[in-house]
Amino acid sequence: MFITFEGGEGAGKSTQIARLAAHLRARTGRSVVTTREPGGSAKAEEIRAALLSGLAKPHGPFAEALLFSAARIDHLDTLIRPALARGETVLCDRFSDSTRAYQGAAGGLDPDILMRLEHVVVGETRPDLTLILDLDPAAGLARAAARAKDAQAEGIDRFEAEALEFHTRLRAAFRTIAEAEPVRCAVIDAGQAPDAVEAAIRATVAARLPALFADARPEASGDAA
Ligand code: Z5A
Repeated sequence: MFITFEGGEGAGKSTQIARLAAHLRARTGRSVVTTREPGGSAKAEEIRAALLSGLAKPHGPFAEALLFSAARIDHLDTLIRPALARGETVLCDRFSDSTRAYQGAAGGLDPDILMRLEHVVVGETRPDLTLILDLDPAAGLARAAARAKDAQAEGIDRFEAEALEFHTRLRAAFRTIAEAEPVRCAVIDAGQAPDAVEAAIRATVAARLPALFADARPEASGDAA
């Protein structure tokens, strides 16, 4: 199974991927791989560094979409497809919906070009489930800023630096994707406390992907949602 997490900055994707991975490892007995985009493979991580530094920004959203796609091709070929072929569950922090939202809806790239690019890059390797963590963009940016301050990080990246209006367009874009593809996508209220978000995600995964739990182990005490 291939599960992707999407949403704006600071929505809690990394936090919730780690929690769901631990839950699935305990309950399904299957191998679970966690990964991210851009990145997830050596070559894709190199492209990530260039993209988040803002190197490609002056070349416009089409050039950025091509670079995200180049990273995705390597990630798919070297990590995602081999893991799925081995029967492992892959949890990915962002995937092609982020290109649709960031370079498309918020960046202004023609949706027709984007869909053709996605068709070539992703092919049949579409997510079985996409969890869209929906959060007020101001709250997400505040969380990301607080985290950066705590970690004494170097600063904000190329996309965090965009205006609030850009992030508001992103939120709308992710909601539109969910409305257009309700079988693949589920919107999760990411404004709740982490435990409540985790419980909503567990319930959604159990309802949407029952096959994952076909050989489920009994839930240990303390592992309840
Ligand atoms: N991008 C693109 O433009 N096109 C593409 O095709 C792709 C990506 C694939 C990657 O950045 C950037 O690339 C991204 C889109 C663009 N834009 N930016 N920036 P990234 O990987 O560095 O960052 P991110 O994907 O946006 O994730 P993030 O900012 O790291 O946030 P997150 O993973 O969603 O959240 P988190 O790290 O789990 O939580 C953030 C903080 O909030 C942290 O301190 C948590 O402890 C806290 N937190 C988490 N959950 C909660 C709740 N429920 N309540 C309160 N506090 C919480």
